Amino acid sequence: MFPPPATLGTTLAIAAGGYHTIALSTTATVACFGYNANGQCTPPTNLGTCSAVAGGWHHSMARTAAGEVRCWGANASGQINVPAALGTTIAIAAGNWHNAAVRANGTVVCWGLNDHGQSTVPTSLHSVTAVAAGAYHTIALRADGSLQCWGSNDKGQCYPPPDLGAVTALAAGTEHSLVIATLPPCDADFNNDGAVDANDLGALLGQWGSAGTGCVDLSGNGLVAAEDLAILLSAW
Ligand SMILES: [Ca+2]
Ligand SMILES: [Ca+2]
Repeated sequence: MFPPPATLGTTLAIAAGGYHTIALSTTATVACFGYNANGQCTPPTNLGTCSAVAGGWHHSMARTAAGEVRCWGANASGQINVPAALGTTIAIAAGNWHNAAVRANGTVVCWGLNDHGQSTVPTSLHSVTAVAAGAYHTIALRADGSLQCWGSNDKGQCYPPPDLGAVTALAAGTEHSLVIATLPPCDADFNNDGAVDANDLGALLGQWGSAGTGCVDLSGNGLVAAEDLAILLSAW
């Protein structure tokens, strides 16, 4: 066990790598604890104040308050070789053995392992506000809430649910992805066949008196009841 350093204080953000943890304190300094065989917990001494941290498998990443990206730790795949022309960034993500950074102009740069195309950014990608990176895939969130994913999809990690609403946050595990999304608005056509009819009525009545799952609680008051039936019938 590697407990957090007693001097850590209050933290703004944390990130976990393979066997280490990086914390960003409220004083904008970076603390790192855990496995350090690759120097992943030895931040550069001149790091200065930071605004974000990220953890790779055996490497670490920080974005300074000025938007500069710094990396340290294992470098077997070139994952700590920050591209010289990267410039100012607005978001970062550390994959297991690669990294992604969003430039101030909304484009994405990746470096490090590229054995599954995880570091080959689609050329048409723009308007990106956030990124996440797994072992073999990378995901970008655009300003309009849509996603773009590249690299390996062998576990479906690049295949978000087709009915996903606008995404507001994203993260990636080694071979999976997760997002926070706004669900699309509910309507009375529960089975999405283009008609509000007996099929939809049956679905609503089947959950009568319950909290409801899916969209049958059309009024959103936590109970499937007469007001929901009235909404459905008005759309019949
Ligand atoms: Ca229907
Ligand atoms: Ca209701």
